[in-house]
Amino acid sequence: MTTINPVTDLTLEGDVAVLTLNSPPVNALSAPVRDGIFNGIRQAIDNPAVKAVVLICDGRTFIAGADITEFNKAATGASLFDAQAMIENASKPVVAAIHGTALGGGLEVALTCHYRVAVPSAKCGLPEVNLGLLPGAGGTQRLPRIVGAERALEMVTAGTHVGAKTCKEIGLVDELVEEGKLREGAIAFAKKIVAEGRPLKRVRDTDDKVAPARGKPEIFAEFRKAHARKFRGFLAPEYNIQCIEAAVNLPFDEGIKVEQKLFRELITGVQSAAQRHVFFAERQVWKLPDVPADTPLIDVKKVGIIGAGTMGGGIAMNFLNAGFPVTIVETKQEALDRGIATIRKNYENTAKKGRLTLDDVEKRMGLLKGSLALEDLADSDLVIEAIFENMAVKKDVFGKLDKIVKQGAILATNTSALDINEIATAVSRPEAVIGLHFFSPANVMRLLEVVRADKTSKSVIATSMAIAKKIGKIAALVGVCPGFVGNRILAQRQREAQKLILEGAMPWDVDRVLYDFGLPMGPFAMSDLAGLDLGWSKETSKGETLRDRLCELDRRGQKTGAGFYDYDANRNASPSPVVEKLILDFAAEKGINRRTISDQEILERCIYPMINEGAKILEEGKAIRASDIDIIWINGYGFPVYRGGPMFYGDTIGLDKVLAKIKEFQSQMGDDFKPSALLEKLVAEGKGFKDL
Ligand code: 3H9
Repeated sequence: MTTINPVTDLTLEGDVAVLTLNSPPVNALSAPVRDGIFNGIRQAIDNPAVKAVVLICDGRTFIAGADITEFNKAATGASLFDAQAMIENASKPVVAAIHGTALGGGLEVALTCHYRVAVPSAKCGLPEVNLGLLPGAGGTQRLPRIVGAERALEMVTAGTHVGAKTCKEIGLVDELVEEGKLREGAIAFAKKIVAEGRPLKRVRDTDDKVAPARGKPEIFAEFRKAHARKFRGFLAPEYNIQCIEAAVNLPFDEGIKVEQKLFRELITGVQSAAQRHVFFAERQVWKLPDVPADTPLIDVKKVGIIGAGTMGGGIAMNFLNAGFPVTIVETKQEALDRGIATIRKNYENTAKKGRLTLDDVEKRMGLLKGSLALEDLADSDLVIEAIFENMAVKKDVFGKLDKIVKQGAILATNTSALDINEIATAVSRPEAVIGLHFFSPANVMRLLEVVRADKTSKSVIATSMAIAKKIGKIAALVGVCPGFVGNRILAQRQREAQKLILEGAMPWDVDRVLYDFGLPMGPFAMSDLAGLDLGWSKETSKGETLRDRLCELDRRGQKTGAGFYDYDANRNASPSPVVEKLILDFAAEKGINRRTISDQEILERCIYPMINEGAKILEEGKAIRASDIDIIWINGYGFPVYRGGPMFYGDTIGLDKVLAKIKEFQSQMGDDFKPSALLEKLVAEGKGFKDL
C-alpha cells in the first residue's frame, strides 16, 4: 500500500490499482482529497504493472460533493478540474465504485471516470441547485450526454438523489455489484473490461443523447413554464436550465465555458450564500449546547393525543406515518368519529393521488385507536394535548393526566399561545412537561417548535428532538414567551401590515410586496385563507376593528367568498372596491390622513421589526442561535430560502442599515420600533448575527 497523502491510499490488487479516499464525514472534495485523486491516479497510471484503476471511498459514502466550507476560501492544491482531467485523460480505464451518495462534485468526478459501478443502495445526484448553485465541474455538460436533456433538466433543477437501480437503467451506472461487496465487485468489473478490451469511454466525447433535443427550444420553454411556480424567485434553476441548453446546442468545451460563467455568478451571489447558510443551519438546529448528545432518551413506543380536531388529527398522522401506535381521545363520540373519519379521508386522498397504497392506508388506520377516556392514555410514553387554547381547561387536563399517565412519560402541549410554565404547575412532575408546537396543517408543515419550560428535564428535551426527527420534522428548541419564536415574530409583521392599510396602502399592495419578496402569500391573503372569524363572534363584535367590520358584512374570508379580497367560484382573488371603501371610511373615522406609501416602506415596515424582534428573542435566550430563527421562519412561514431567513437577510442588508431604519420608524411611530439592545451592540461592534 502506498500512502498518497493523509486521506488517500493506493493499493495494488493484481493488475488493478485501488485508490481509496478517506476523508470523514462525507469525503467532500477538500484540497487533500483533490490532491489525493490527482497524485494517486497519476501514480497508478505511471505504474506499468497497473492495467486499470478503481476509485473508491471509505466510510459512509462516496464523495458527497465539493467541500462547502471551502467555498469562501482561497483554493489550494490541485483544482477539481485538474483531478478530473487526470482521470478522464488517463490511458488506462478508471472505474468509480459508488456506495452511499455520489453527489454534486462527487458525481462529477465519477462522470469523468470511464465506467461506474455501484451497490444497489447507492444514490447519485447533482443537488447543487439546493445550495443556490449549479454543478460547476462539468456536471451540466456530462450528465445530459448520458441521460438526455429532459432527464438531466429534472435532475439538476430538482436536485434529487436517484437510486442506483434507476441509475443503471438510465446509463449513469454501468453495473450494479452486490451490496457490501463493492471493492471486490469493482475490481472484478475492472478486470473484466481489461480482459474484454473495452474502450476508454469519455462522456465528453459522446453526442447521441443530446442530439435529439438540438434545435428544439420548445423543450426548454415548456420545462420553464411547467415549473414556473416552483422556481419563482430562485436564480439557480434557471441557470441550470441554461447550462443544459448549452450542453445540447454547443460543443463540449463551449458548454463548459457557459457552465463556468454561470457557476461563478451564482457562487458569488447572495442567493447561494443564503442557501448554503440554510444547509448548515438545518444541521446546527439539532445541536443543543446544554443538552449533551449522550443524554438518556425516553423509549417512546406509544403515543396519546388529546383532541381529535384539525390539529390533533394532523399531529396523529405524523406518528401513524412513522409507525407509532396512537390513541386519540375526545370528549364526545361525535367529535371522535369526525376526527378519525377526517384522518381516514386524508389518507385516502393521498392514496388517490398515488402517493400511498390502500394497504398503507389500512396499516396506518390500524395503528389508530379512538377513546373517550383519558384513562386509556395510562401507558402512553408521550401524550400530546391539542385542545382549544384555554388555560383553565388545559390545566385541568394536565392535572388529570398527572394522575393517570405512567411515570417517566412526556406530557406535551401543542399550545401556540399559553404559558407552558403555568401549565406545568398543574402536575406533580413539571420536568415531564414540554411544548410541542406543530404548525397547521400538522401533517404537512415541516416545522416543530419544541418549547422548553423552566423545569423541563434534559431527557424530555432530547427525546422530543429525537422524536421530531423520527416523524420527519425539523425541530427548533425555543423558550417560553408569548407566541414563542415564530408567532412572536409574526405578530410584528401583522401589526405593521394592519397599520399600513390605514395609513395609505391597500391590502393588495402589502400582499404584492411581500409576495414579490418571496413569501408564499401576503398577510391579508393569509388571513382570508385562515378565516377572519377565528376568535370573532357576532354577539360580541363591536365593529371596532377592520376585521370586525369585515366579519359583520359576512366577509369572513375565502370560505364565504369574500374577505379582504373578493373571490370567484375558483377562489381566485381580486381587489375589492367594498374593502377599499371600508378602509377609507375607517381611516377617516380615526382621523388618519392617508398618504402614498412606497413599496420599499411596506417591505421595511413589515420585515425590519421582525429582525429586531428576532434580536430581542436572542437577547432573552429564547432561541439558541440566529440561524434557528431562520429555520423556524423558512419552514413554518415560507420565508424564501434564497434570502436565508429573516436574520440572515438582516445581515445581508447590513444591520447598521436595519437599525438606522428601526430608529427612524421609532422616532415617527414610537416604541413598536424600540431597537433591541443586541442589535445596537452588534452594530456598534460592526458585527452581524453570523458573528454571534
Ligand atoms: C458542489 O459539489 C459544487 C460542484 O458542483 C462544483 C465545484 C467546483 N461539504 O447531512 P449530514 C457535513 S456543491 C462540507 O448530517 P447525512 C455536514 O455539514 C456540493 N461538509 O449527514 C455535517 O457536518 P456536521 C454538492 C459537508 O448522512 C456532516 O457532513 N453536494 C458536506 O444525513 C454530515 O452531514 C451536496 O449538496 C459538503 N459537501 O447526509 C451534498 N456535506 O456533522 C450535501 C455534508 O458538522 N450533503 N457535510 O454537522 C448532503 O446532502 C448530506 O450531507 C449527505 C449525508 C446526503 C451527503
